[in-house]
Amino acid sequence: MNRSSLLGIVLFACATPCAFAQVPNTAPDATPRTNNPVPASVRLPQNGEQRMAAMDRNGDGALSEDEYEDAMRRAFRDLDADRNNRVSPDELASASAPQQDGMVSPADRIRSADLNTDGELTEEELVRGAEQAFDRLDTSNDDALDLGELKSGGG
Ligand SMILES: [Ca+2]
Ligand SMILES: [Ca+2]
Ligand SMILES: [Ca+2]
Ligand SMILES: [Ca+2]
Repeated sequence: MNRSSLLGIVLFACATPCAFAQVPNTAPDATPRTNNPVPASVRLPQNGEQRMAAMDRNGDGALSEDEYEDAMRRAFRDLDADRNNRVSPDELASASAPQQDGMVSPADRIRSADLNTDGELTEEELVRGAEQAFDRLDTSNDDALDLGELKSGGG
């Protein structure tokens, strides 16, 4: 499996406006973030700091595997517009930033994590890809991603 493209599929959610910006922070266990607040006007978390703020639910400045996986599950639900529990290339394309030169196409991003090669991603396929990416990014092996480790993944 192409590791760089796998990473792309895992991180695509962070570059899409749908994934985090529209998710109300209403979970009962959510701790109010006191640092790195993301202004509501920011629709496209483009840098590592914004991605961290969007995913770091307890505000400790690092991403636990649970926080990372939870963000991927939320992203999946946002991406799956027709609620058939699969993300198609069209759904991914419509949720992503406009295609630009050098960007991996939505179909290719799905292929990189598409374990059963049906051309679409289930939640399990997305989360499994995310887990692999998490382990790879966590170069300090402390089961948390700090900002530097997150940025090393393309942020
Ligand atoms: Ca955290
Ligand atoms: Ca779908
Ligand atoms: Ca699949
Ligand atoms: Ca780490």
